[in-house]
Amino acid sequence: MTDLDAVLGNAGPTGLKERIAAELAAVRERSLAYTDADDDMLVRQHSPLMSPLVWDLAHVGNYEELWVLREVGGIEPLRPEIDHLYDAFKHPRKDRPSLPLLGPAEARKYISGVRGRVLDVLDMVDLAAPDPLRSGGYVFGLVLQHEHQHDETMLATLQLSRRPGLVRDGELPPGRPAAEPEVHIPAGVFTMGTDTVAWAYDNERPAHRIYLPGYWIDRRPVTNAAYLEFVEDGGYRDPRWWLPQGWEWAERNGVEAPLYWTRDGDTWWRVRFGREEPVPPDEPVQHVSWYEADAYARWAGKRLPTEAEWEKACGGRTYPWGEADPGHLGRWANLGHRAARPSPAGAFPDGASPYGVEQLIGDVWEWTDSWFQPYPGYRCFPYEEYSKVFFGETYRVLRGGSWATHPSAVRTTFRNWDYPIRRQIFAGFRCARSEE
Ligand code: AVJ
Ligand code: FE
Repeated sequence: MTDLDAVLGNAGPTGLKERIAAELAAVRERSLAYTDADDDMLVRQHSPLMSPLVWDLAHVGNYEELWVLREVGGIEPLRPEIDHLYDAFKHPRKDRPSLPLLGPAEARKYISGVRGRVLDVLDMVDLAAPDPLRSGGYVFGLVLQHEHQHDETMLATLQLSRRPGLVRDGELPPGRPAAEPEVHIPAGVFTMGTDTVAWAYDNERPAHRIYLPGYWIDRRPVTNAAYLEFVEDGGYRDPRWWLPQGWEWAERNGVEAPLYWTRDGDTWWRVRFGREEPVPPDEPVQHVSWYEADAYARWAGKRLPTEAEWEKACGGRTYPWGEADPGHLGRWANLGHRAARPSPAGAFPDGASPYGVEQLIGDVWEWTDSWFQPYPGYRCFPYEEYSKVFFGETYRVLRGGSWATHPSAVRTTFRNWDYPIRRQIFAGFRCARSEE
C-alpha cells in the first residue's frame, strides 16, 4: 500500500477532503469548549509550567496560518506583528502572561478568520500532488494533530487550576479482574516505526528492524492500588529505589505521592478537575513523574520497558487491535475525552494486542525507559522544532496516549516526550522485566 492509499482508504480524494473538513470542525469545537470560560480564567497563568489558555487558543490558529495559509496556500501573513507572540521558542511559558497577547474575543476572531481561509485552501489543493506537505493531506494532519495536542495541554492546565465545573466527565466501561498479570513476548525481530502511516511524524520514521531478547511486560498499566502499596511501604523514603537525581528531586520538592493526592487518615483522596474524591483503586495511576515510575518499578523487582519493548508488545499494527480507526466506536480504547479520567484495569478487552497486552492505547501516557532519540535514518520533516531540537538525553519517551488524547493524534508508533520530573501530564506506566 502506498502512503496515499493508507489514508484514503476506499474514499478517494474527495472523501479525504470531507474527512479533513469534519476533523477540522471537530477539533475546533473541542478547543472552543475548553476555552468556554470567563476572561480571567483564560488570561491567568494557572501554573508556571503552562501558558494561559488564551495563548494556546491563538497559537493553534497561528500554527494553522503558518503551515496551511502561508506555506501551502501562498497567502500573505494576516497579522505578521503577532507571529512572535505565538512562537513557542521566542518566549518561555512563564513569560507568556506578560506579553501583549490577543484577548479571548480577539483570539477567537483571529483563529476563525484563519480557519475560513484554510477551508478555501482545502477546497483547491491537490491532495495527490507529489509535494510531501500536500500529498495525502499531510499538512492538514499536521495542524489537526497539533491542535489536539494543545487541547490535551489545555486539559492539563484546567486540572492545575483546580477550578470545578469546567470539564465534562462521562461514563466508562467497568474493569475486569486480571488474567495473568504479565505477558511474555518471545525473542525475535520486529519492525519499529513506520514508512506507511500517512500522517506519522518525522520522529516515527523510518521503519527499521530491531531484535529484542525475550521479556515480560505488564498486561495492564500499574493501578492506583498497586502504586499505593509502594507508597505505604515507604517507597518514597527509601533511596534504594531511586536514581540519585530522582531522589534529590523528590526530597527538594517534598514529593511523597502522585500529584493531586492527599492523605486523610487511612484514606487517600485526589483532586480531579476541582473536585475531591477517594483515589479509585482500579484505575491506572496518573500524574507520576518518570522518576516515580522508575522507582516503583525497581521496588517491584522490575524495570520500565524500553520504547522498543512497548511498541513490540502492540503486535506490529497501527493500533493494538488492528487497523480499525479508534475514532468511530468506543470499543477499543479510552481516548478522546469520553470521560475525564482513565478507565479501570481491564475495561477494554477488545483493544488488546495479539499478545494479549491491554490498554496500550488510551487511559494514561506510559513512561518508557528510553530517551527521545532519532531512529536510524531519521530525516527531519517539515521543521526542526517539532522533534529534532528535542533529541538527546534530556527527555524520556511516553507512549500510547491518554484518555485526553484524540484518536487522530495517537497510534502504536506515536512518540511523546517530556522531562523526567513532569507530573502535570496524564501519565502513568507499566513495568517490564527481562527473562531470567
Ligand atoms: C509532542 C506534546 C511534546 O506539546 O510540547 C505542540 C507537541 N509541538 N506544539 C508539546 C507540540 C508544538 C509537544 N509534545
Ligand atoms: Fe504548538
